[in-house]
Amino acid sequence: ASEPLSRAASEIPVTPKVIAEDVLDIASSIKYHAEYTPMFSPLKFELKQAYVATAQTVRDALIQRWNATYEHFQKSNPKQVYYLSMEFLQGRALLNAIGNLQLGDAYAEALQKFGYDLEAVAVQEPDPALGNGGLGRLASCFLDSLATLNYPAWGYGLRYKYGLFHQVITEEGQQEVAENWLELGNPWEIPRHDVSYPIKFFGEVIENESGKKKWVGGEDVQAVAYDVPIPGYKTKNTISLRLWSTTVPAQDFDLVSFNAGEHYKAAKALANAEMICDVLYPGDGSSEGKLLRLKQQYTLCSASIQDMITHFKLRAGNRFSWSDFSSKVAIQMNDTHPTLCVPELLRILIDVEGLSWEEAWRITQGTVAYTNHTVLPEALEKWPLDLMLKLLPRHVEIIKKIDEKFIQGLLLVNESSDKIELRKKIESMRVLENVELPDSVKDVFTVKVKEVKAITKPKPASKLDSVEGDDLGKIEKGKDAIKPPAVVRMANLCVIAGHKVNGVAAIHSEIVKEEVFNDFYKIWPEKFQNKTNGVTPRRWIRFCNPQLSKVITKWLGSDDWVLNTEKLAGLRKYVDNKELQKEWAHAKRLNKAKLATYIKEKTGVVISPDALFDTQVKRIHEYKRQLLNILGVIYRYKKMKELTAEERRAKYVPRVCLFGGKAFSTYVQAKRIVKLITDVGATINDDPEMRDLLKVVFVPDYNVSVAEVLIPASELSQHISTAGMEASGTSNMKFAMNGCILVGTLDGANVEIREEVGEENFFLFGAFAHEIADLRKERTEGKFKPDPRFEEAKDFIRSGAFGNFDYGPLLGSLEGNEGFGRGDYFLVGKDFPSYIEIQDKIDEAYRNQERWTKMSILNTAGSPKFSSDRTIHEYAHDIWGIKPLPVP
Ligand code: T68
Repeated sequence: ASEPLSRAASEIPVTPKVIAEDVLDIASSIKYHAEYTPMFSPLKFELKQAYVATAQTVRDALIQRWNATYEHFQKSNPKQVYYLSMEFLQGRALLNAIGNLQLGDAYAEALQKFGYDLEAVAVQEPDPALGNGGLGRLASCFLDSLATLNYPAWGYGLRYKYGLFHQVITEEGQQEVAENWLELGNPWEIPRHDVSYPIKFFGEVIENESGKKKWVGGEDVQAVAYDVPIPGYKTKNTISLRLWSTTVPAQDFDLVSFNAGEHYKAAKALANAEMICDVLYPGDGSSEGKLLRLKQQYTLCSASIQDMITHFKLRAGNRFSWSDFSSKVAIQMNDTHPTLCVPELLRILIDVEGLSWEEAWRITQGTVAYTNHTVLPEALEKWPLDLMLKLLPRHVEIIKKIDEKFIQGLLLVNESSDKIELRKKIESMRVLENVELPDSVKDVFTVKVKEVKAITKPKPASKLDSVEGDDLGKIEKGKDAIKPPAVVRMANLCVIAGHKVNGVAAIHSEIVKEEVFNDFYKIWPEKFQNKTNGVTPRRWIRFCNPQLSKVITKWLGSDDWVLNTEKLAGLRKYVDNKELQKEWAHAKRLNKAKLATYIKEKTGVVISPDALFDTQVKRIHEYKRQLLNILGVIYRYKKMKELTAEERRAKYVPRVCLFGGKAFSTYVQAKRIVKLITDVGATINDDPEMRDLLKVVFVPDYNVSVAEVLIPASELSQHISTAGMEASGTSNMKFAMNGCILVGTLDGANVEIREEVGEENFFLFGAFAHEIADLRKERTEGKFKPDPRFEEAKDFIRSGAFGNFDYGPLLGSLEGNEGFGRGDYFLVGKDFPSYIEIQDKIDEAYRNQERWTKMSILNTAGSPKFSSDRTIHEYAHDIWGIKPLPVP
């Protein structure tokens, strides 16, 4: 197959057919693209060339559908949803597209004609990682469901040149390497040079005689659209993911400087503009490059809003009325990252279109809704007001007005309240923090200046809870304390401006209502909703697990479960059938063998497919508690070492403990956790006494494609966050769908998964969310007595059993408040005993393979609720008000 294309499969004609649906047409189309859309030397036709040519043929099919969909939406002019997200974790496109088009077998056969295997061709595609983790992957699952369910919808994001880094594991731990997903070009996008908008930064606000504001000066860049067609499954509907890239208008190129030999000066404007979309900003806690990140957020919001307004006007023709806007447009903000679309929409409506504040506010509120994905206080976005003022002066004016109007509203409904209490409430709810009250409301407060200052003081977290009205004077003491920075609280802005606010799992939405945004919930209970996350059953069962899919389809009598996941419940009635159990176990076994080959190839570690495959894959974070998992492994290892070979065999079920996940590059503690896992693996995998009884593997560079291999092969998966901290989790859903049993805390979507699959099919352990606050208190007050087994595991690390890396700071985080101690904030010590006890129950269950297989079947049968199709129907109905519109 690596000979020149002209000789390969010479019987295949080069007569391209745009709609290639049978084997020969597909083969001929591949041949055509290999010759006429070349990206490589024509002397070879190797796997890479085969991938590019194959992708081009699929692109043809997608573009045809994408055009038809656009045209149909344009003519019908329905209400549409615009899903705004700074992240989309699309994963590879080829097999997904072919699968959605129902052409998998035809493509496999066509490629055979050139001597190639479809899967081998598909893995040539780089995995575009334009996101960090769950939040970005959720956005991509939503697009798949939106297209599949024929909803009129768009995704909007940024086209980062470099996505999330590649993770390389060395002796030192994790290293980050830039990933260049565009290196080979990208057949999955359509550059839309006809769709571009100006984006302004800096500058100033001027006001004319009639009081009309205008934002002028500053620097302008151009946002250009790149459309990625998103095909639905078994439907013609193919929607757009519109990704913005930034450049400068051609006329802005400084030719004068260039001709004068000042090449760098001439290139600066372009470099400045392009830099905006150079790299995906990592989430979860980075503080670097704030200005650039704010520019990214604004670029996404401004370009998208301008685009929506263009569509709106175009579709309505000349006789449009702004009052119709929110019955044509729904905007969903995926977390607070796209919050700036609120002031941007207001700015355009007021300054450009000439609407009144009241009208513009009504339209904006009727249009935007907000999804919250975290309750960790440090992850709730706040932007320094001075930075925002410099970059977006007009938006800051608008945000101040929103803040003022909100405070006025609060005063109206709380007229008779105690002034100090009311003032406290205002300060905690308003959009701006550490900013003086607007003049219009100052008078209301008769509170003395000293007290006013006290209330606005920054929060010394630990004291916060105990502050009572008459304690106010006490916190005021540190007069010389540095002035706390004025910031914009993006989440508060979203809650105030949005017509709906939703959490992503039942327990999380309760915490949103009862804790994080409780004051808002009390005034606007009708705004708050739950929308439990979901994942697409196409990518996450049908395509990544063909083995299991075949078994499911056979037993259910058809493959319509791929669209109607409720049908999966039908497996329950066969759970005792020996034949099904056999086929089920066999499918798992094949997936395990495939994973074993993959791991051998990537890490050199040999694992036995007879062992229990136990997996924890997700971003490395202290709250997700990979540390609890590895401490459990360490304890198990130590206990195994204390036995004779015979005793060991009798007592322990062979296990392969698989870990995967990236640590944010400056999150030092997370990187230490990666290092510990790899050190433990090095020792255990090398210990001749362990052999197949225990293996620990860190699978490098976890991403969507790696997940597609790991999840189908896993038998046990760990979702063990400190209760109340994981908003939902979505991999838990993928594992359950693939017949993997979960061990977990009562947190996020675990709660609902356990309800659906049955508590006897879920390994539950750990403290409950409502106990956490008291447990932390007990811990910090030194009243907690750690279990000796927990001490034993830590001491084993200290003994040097896993090398001499300095694990002091990591172990210290699990101690009280001394030394490195952070009071074991994530309560690893507290949950450790119940965690290792549940491991024994897991071993016991696994020993009975029939019981385990039944549990596995019941997990798949209990997973229908976790299809993103269900989630999207709920959003469409309860928040967006959109209806399916299939292309005829
Ligand atoms: C995740 N959040 C939640 N954030 O942690 C997870 N953050 O429980 C939930 O299932 C998932 O969202 C979907 O709802 C994230 O993934 C980020 O990646 C992130 C990115 C930028 C800034 C902050």
